[in-house]
Amino acid sequence: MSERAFITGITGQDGSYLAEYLLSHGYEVHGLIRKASTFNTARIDHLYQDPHESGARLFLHYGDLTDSTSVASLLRQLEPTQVYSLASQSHVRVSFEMPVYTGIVTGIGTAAILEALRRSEVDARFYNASSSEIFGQSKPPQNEETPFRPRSPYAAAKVYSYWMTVNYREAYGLHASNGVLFNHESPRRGETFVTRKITRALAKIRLGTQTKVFLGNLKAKRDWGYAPEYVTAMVKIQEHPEPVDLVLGTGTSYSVEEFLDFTFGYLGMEWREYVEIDARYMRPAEVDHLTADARRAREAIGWDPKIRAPELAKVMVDNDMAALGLEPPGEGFSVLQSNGFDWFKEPSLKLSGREAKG
Ligand code: NAP
Ligand code: F7E
Repeated sequence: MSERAFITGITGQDGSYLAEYLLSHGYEVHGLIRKASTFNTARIDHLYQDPHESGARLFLHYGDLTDSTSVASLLRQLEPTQVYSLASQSHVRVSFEMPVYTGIVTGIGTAAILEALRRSEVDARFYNASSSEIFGQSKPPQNEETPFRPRSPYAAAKVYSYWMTVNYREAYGLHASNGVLFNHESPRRGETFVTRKITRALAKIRLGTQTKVFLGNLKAKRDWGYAPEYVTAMVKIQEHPEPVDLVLGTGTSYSVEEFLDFTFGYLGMEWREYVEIDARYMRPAEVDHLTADARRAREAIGWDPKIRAPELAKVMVDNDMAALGLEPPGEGFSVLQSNGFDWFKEPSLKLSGREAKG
């Protein structure tokens, strides 16, 4: 039987790349989407297939993690072979403003899927989108043995979902795995995460429609990788004969300041002329330094990411400039080409370029 994947969070950054990767590898893909008053499918519109057409392999279903019955009945109806639990309130600072909601979606939402899977007796492998945020202030480099010291409601919810995944594996024998992913970014990254906030602002500054960008803590260090590389690891984890908990990251880390150097420096600009600090972007508790020690993933699933923050910055600047109809330097595009990322497309860019010009 061919693989049938069910993805929660398919409209997000990772879900969209994962769907694209799985479709290009012959999977049938089902995604859970939320009912919103505006379209929320921009990241997957280029993958849309009319379900009435024969041969369609992408299907979208309305649901919400806060409505566990809808998820449970979908699992029973679809009988997937693989479940990817990616949906989440994923913004760390927002989680301080919405701690209970974040716990319900990011923590309990995962438990609801696990329980639905157990009750349905559908024989599917389960992947949980865990996060390096669970390590909090534990010293870098962080690996599978590092203690969890969560520093936000988001991180605490991710600790809960991590242990629920382990618990369902140990208690009920589910093939349930955790991918403990360090930060990964892309042109599809949400606009309020720091990398994309910077690259979008830079493109608008070049266009002349923005003069400043307001940021918070510039000293924090993150291990930033390129999202399409991380979704391939999710699939490898599902294919691993035994369920596993693996740390995934590049093993390099840079400060927000250094990311500003990479992006503004790429265009020959000095970021200090454009950046201002605004306390509203500071967090009640910060995670200072995350760097992955992903040796176990290299051994277990042969995952070895190629793109590091300096190249990632160029990829994102190129894309955000092109989206505004500007001519980018193109070094980022060349990096992608030379690393063979031929299964993904960034089609929405042309449309936003036209909008921006016209
Ligand atoms: P993202 O872009 O924020 O996407 C989140 C997805 O979850 C969206 O599809 C969103 O739907 C959906 N969602 C949110 N609340 C929901 C609800 N109540 N019911 C159903 N769906 C809901 O996140 P991402 O960057 O792709 O990350 C994917 C997963 O990995 C998340 O669990 C995140 O916490 C985790 N993670 C991310 C990183 C990273 O660096 N990107 C690192 C470690 C772990 P809408 O489109 O309708 O909002
Ligand atoms: O912040 C600092 C901020 O919001 C990175 C999520 O995908 O990765 C992500 O969480 C750093 C922090 O990502 C601004 O204080 C400064 O130190 O881009 P971020 P994050 O908090 O690391 C983990 C692995 C996840 O699991 C999460 O889902 O940048 N920073 N100034 C700022 N951050 C933001 N957002 N905005 C600023 O203006």
